[in-house]
Amino acid sequence: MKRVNASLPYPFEYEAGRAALLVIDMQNDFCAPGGFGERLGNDIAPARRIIPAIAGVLEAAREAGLLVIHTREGHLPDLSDCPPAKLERSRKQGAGIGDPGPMGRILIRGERGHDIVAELAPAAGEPVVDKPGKGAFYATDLERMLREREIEHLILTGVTTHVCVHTTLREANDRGYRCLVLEDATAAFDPADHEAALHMVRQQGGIFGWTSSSAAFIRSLRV
Ligand code: TIU
Repeated sequence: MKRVNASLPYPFEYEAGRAALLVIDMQNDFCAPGGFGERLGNDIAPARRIIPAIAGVLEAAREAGLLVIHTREGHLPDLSDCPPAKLERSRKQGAGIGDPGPMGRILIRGERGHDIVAELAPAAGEPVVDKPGKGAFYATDLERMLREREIEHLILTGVTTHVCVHTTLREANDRGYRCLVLEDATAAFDPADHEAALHMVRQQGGIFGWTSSSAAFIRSLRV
Protein backbone atom coordinates (compact mmCIF):
# COMPACT_ATOMS: atom_id res chain seq x y z
CA MET A 1 0.00 0.00 0.00
CA LYS A 2 1.27 3.47 -0.84
CA ARG A 3 0.50 6.54 1.23
CA VAL A 4 0.44 10.28 0.53
CA ASN A 5 1.26 11.63 3.99
CA ALA A 6 0.71 15.31 3.22
CA SER A 7 -2.76 15.00 1.66
CA LEU A 8 -5.85 16.66 3.13
CA PRO A 9 -7.99 16.03 5.09
CA TYR A 10 -5.84 13.01 6.07
CA PRO A 11 -3.34 10.62 4.38
CA PHE A 12 -4.52 9.07 1.10
CA GLU A 13 -3.65 5.38 0.76
CA TYR A 14 -3.70 3.49 -2.53
CA GLU A 15 -2.40 0.46 -4.32
CA ALA A 16 -0.41 1.41 -7.46
CA GLY A 17 -1.89 -1.50 -9.43
CA ARG A 18 -5.41 -0.32 -8.66
CA ALA A 19 -4.83 3.39 -9.27
CA ALA A 20 -5.23 5.40 -12.45
CA LEU A 21 -4.02 8.87 -13.34
CA LEU A 22 -6.64 10.95 -15.14
CA VAL A 23 -5.42 13.88 -17.23
CA ILE A 24 -8.56 15.88 -17.92
CA ASP A 25 -9.06 18.06 -21.01
CA MET A 26 -5.51 19.45 -21.40
CA GLN A 27 -6.47 20.50 -24.92
CA ASN A 28 -5.61 23.48 -27.07
CA ASP A 29 -9.24 24.57 -26.74
CA PHE A 30 -8.63 25.25 -23.04
CA CYS A 31 -4.89 26.03 -23.02
CA ALA A 32 -4.12 27.89 -26.27
CA PRO A 33 -4.99 31.39 -27.51
CA GLY A 34 -8.20 31.57 -29.55
CA GLY A 35 -9.60 28.34 -28.10
CA PHE A 36 -12.95 27.71 -26.43
CA GLY A 37 -11.70 28.71 -22.95
CA GLU A 38 -10.27 32.06 -24.02
CA ARG A 39 -13.28 32.89 -26.20
CA LEU A 40 -15.53 32.36 -23.20
CA GLY A 41 -13.75 35.43 -21.80
CA ASN A 42 -11.15 33.66 -19.63
CA ASP A 43 -7.45 34.14 -18.95
CA ILE A 44 -5.82 30.88 -20.09
CA ALA A 45 -2.50 31.52 -18.29
CA PRO A 46 -3.42 29.38 -15.24
CA ALA A 47 -4.23 26.44 -17.54
CA ARG A 48 -0.87 26.73 -19.29
CA ARG A 49 1.02 27.11 -16.01
CA ILE A 50 0.16 23.59 -14.81
CA ILE A 51 1.60 21.84 -17.90
CA PRO A 52 5.05 21.21 -16.29
CA ALA A 53 3.48 19.83 -13.08
CA ILE A 54 1.29 17.42 -15.06
CA ALA A 55 4.31 16.40 -17.15
CA GLY A 56 6.14 15.52 -13.93
CA VAL A 57 3.22 13.47 -12.60
CA LEU A 58 2.87 11.71 -15.97
CA GLU A 59 6.54 10.76 -15.95
CA ALA A 60 6.36 9.35 -12.42
CA ALA A 61 3.09 7.52 -13.09
CA ARG A 62 4.45 5.91 -16.27
CA GLU A 63 7.63 4.90 -14.43
CA ALA A 64 5.54 3.27 -11.69
CA GLY A 65 3.33 1.48 -14.22
CA LEU A 66 0.10 3.27 -13.28
CA LEU A 67 -2.75 3.24 -15.75
CA VAL A 68 -2.85 6.68 -17.44
CA ILE A 69 -6.07 7.89 -19.08
CA HIS A 70 -6.47 11.17 -20.95
CA THR A 71 -9.82 12.84 -21.62
CA ARG A 72 -10.94 15.40 -24.18
CA GLU A 73 -14.14 17.45 -24.21
CA GLY A 74 -15.62 17.90 -27.67
CA HIS A 75 -18.37 17.15 -30.15
CA LEU A 76 -18.98 15.33 -33.40
CA PRO A 77 -18.69 17.52 -36.52
CA ASP A 78 -22.48 17.40 -37.04
CA LEU A 79 -23.04 18.49 -33.39
CA SER A 80 -25.46 15.58 -32.90
CA ASP A 81 -23.97 14.91 -29.44
CA CYS A 82 -24.14 18.56 -28.33
CA PRO A 83 -27.23 19.40 -26.28
CA PRO A 84 -29.06 22.47 -27.65
CA ALA A 85 -28.77 24.15 -24.25
CA LYS A 86 -24.95 23.88 -24.33
CA LEU A 87 -24.80 25.06 -27.95
CA GLU A 88 -27.07 28.07 -27.30
CA ARG A 89 -25.06 29.20 -24.29
CA SER A 90 -21.73 28.84 -26.12
CA ARG A 91 -23.05 31.06 -28.95
CA LYS A 92 -24.29 33.69 -26.49
CA GLN A 93 -20.81 33.74 -24.96
CA GLY A 94 -19.10 34.31 -28.33
CA ALA A 95 -17.54 30.83 -28.31
CA GLY A 96 -20.04 29.00 -30.51
CA ILE A 97 -19.33 25.27 -30.52
CA GLY A 98 -18.62 24.30 -34.14
CA ASP A 99 -17.88 27.87 -35.24
CA PRO A 100 -14.59 28.49 -37.07
CA GLY A 101 -11.62 29.58 -34.94
CA PRO A 102 -7.84 29.88 -35.32
CA MET A 103 -7.43 26.15 -34.51
CA GLY A 104 -10.32 24.87 -36.63
CA ARG A 105 -13.94 24.51 -35.52
CA ILE A 106 -14.35 25.19 -31.81
CA LEU A 107 -14.57 22.11 -29.56
CA ILE A 108 -14.98 19.70 -32.49
CA ARG A 109 -13.33 16.28 -32.59
CA GLY A 110 -10.52 16.04 -35.13
CA GLU A 111 -9.74 19.76 -35.10
CA ARG A 112 -6.44 21.15 -33.76
CA GLY A 113 -8.21 22.91 -30.92
CA HIS A 114 -9.47 19.54 -29.71
CA ASP A 115 -5.94 18.05 -29.55
CA ILE A 116 -4.13 17.55 -26.29
CA VAL A 117 -1.25 20.04 -25.88
CA ALA A 118 1.99 18.69 -27.37
CA GLU A 119 3.83 18.66 -24.03
CA LEU A 120 1.32 16.17 -22.59
CA ALA A 121 0.78 13.99 -25.66
CA PRO A 122 -0.57 10.53 -24.73
CA ALA A 123 2.00 7.73 -24.93
CA ALA A 124 1.34 4.67 -27.10
CA GLY A 125 -1.35 2.50 -25.52
CA GLU A 126 -2.71 5.15 -23.14
CA PRO A 127 -6.50 5.41 -23.57
CA VAL A 128 -7.97 8.74 -24.64
CA VAL A 129 -11.62 9.16 -23.62
CA ASP A 130 -13.62 11.55 -25.79
CA LYS A 131 -16.55 13.02 -23.87
CA PRO A 132 -19.37 15.33 -24.88
CA GLY A 133 -19.99 16.56 -21.34
CA LYS A 134 -18.08 18.02 -18.45
CA GLY A 135 -17.90 14.70 -16.59
CA ALA A 136 -15.70 11.91 -18.00
CA PHE A 137 -18.22 9.17 -17.07
CA TYR A 138 -21.24 10.55 -18.94
CA ALA A 139 -21.69 8.94 -22.40
CA THR A 140 -18.21 7.32 -22.39
CA ASP A 141 -16.57 3.92 -21.79
CA LEU A 142 -14.55 5.16 -18.83
CA GLU A 143 -16.37 3.19 -16.13
CA ARG A 144 -16.09 -0.07 -18.09
CA MET A 145 -12.36 0.55 -18.64
CA LEU A 146 -11.78 1.13 -14.95
CA ARG A 147 -13.88 -1.87 -13.83
CA GLU A 148 -12.10 -4.18 -16.28
CA ARG A 149 -8.76 -3.18 -14.77
CA GLU A 150 -10.12 -3.31 -11.18
CA ILE A 151 -9.17 0.32 -10.56
CA GLU A 152 -10.28 1.70 -7.19
CA HIS A 153 -8.25 4.91 -6.85
CA LEU A 154 -8.19 7.90 -9.18
CA ILE A 155 -5.62 10.69 -9.27
CA LEU A 156 -7.15 13.75 -10.94
CA THR A 157 -5.26 16.41 -12.90
CA GLY A 158 -6.21 18.86 -15.64
CA VAL A 159 -8.68 21.66 -16.33
CA THR A 160 -10.78 23.21 -15.10
CA THR A 161 -10.81 22.39 -11.39
CA HIS A 162 -14.38 23.57 -10.77
CA VAL A 163 -15.92 22.37 -14.05
CA CYS A 164 -14.63 19.20 -15.77
CA VAL A 165 -12.36 18.04 -12.93
CA HIS A 166 -15.11 18.53 -10.33
CA THR A 167 -17.87 16.97 -12.44
CA THR A 168 -15.66 13.94 -13.06
CA LEU A 169 -14.73 13.80 -9.37
CA ARG A 170 -18.40 13.84 -8.34
CA GLU A 171 -19.32 11.17 -10.89
CA ALA A 172 -16.39 9.03 -9.68
CA ASN A 173 -17.24 9.52 -6.03
CA ASP A 174 -20.81 8.29 -6.53
CA ARG A 175 -19.40 5.22 -8.30
CA GLY A 176 -17.22 4.37 -5.30
CA TYR A 177 -13.80 5.51 -6.48
CA ARG A 178 -11.38 7.03 -3.99
CA CYS A 179 -10.16 10.27 -5.52
CA LEU A 180 -7.10 12.45 -4.97
CA VAL A 181 -7.04 15.87 -6.68
CA LEU A 182 -3.56 17.33 -7.28
CA GLU A 183 -3.65 21.00 -6.30
CA ASP A 184 -0.84 22.28 -8.55
CA ALA A 185 -1.69 19.98 -11.47
CA THR A 186 -5.25 21.32 -11.78
CA ALA A 187 -6.31 24.87 -12.64
CA ALA A 188 -9.32 27.09 -13.16
CA PHE A 189 -9.21 30.26 -15.25
CA ASP A 190 -10.00 32.24 -12.08
CA PRO A 191 -7.77 31.24 -9.13
CA ALA A 192 -10.70 31.89 -6.73
CA ASP A 193 -12.71 29.14 -8.48
CA HIS A 194 -9.71 26.80 -8.18
CA GLU A 195 -9.34 27.41 -4.43
CA ALA A 196 -13.07 27.05 -3.82
CA ALA A 197 -13.17 23.79 -5.78
CA LEU A 198 -10.26 22.33 -3.79
CA HIS A 199 -11.90 23.40 -0.53
CA MET A 200 -15.11 21.60 -1.56
CA VAL A 201 -13.21 18.33 -2.07
CA ARG A 202 -11.75 18.13 1.43
CA GLN A 203 -14.42 19.83 3.56
CA GLN A 204 -16.74 17.74 5.78
CA GLY A 205 -13.98 15.21 6.36
CA GLY A 206 -13.24 14.79 2.65
CA ILE A 207 -16.77 14.72 1.27
CA PHE A 208 -15.50 14.07 -2.27
CA GLY A 209 -11.98 12.82 -1.52
CA TRP A 210 -8.51 14.16 -0.87
CA THR A 211 -6.17 16.89 -2.16
CA SER A 212 -2.37 17.05 -2.18
CA SER A 213 0.52 18.60 -4.08
CA SER A 214 1.90 16.74 -7.06
CA ALA A 215 5.29 16.52 -5.30
CA ALA A 216 3.70 14.69 -2.37
CA PHE A 217 1.98 12.26 -4.74
CA ILE A 218 5.20 11.65 -6.71
CA ARG A 219 7.10 11.00 -3.45
CA SER A 220 4.49 8.40 -2.47
CA LEU A 221 4.94 6.63 -5.81
CA ARG A 222 8.70 6.41 -5.50
CA VAL A 223 9.03 4.95 -1.97
N1 TIU B 1 -12.80 21.01 -19.44
C1 TIU B 1 -13.59 21.92 -18.87
O1 TIU B 1 -13.45 22.26 -17.71
N2 TIU B 1 -14.53 22.55 -19.68
C2 TIU B 1 -15.00 23.81 -19.51
O2 TIU B 1 -15.83 24.30 -20.26
N3 TIU B 1 -14.49 24.52 -18.46
C3 TIU B 1 -14.73 25.82 -18.15
O3 TIU B 1 -14.27 26.25 -17.10
N4 TIU B 1 -15.42 26.58 -18.97
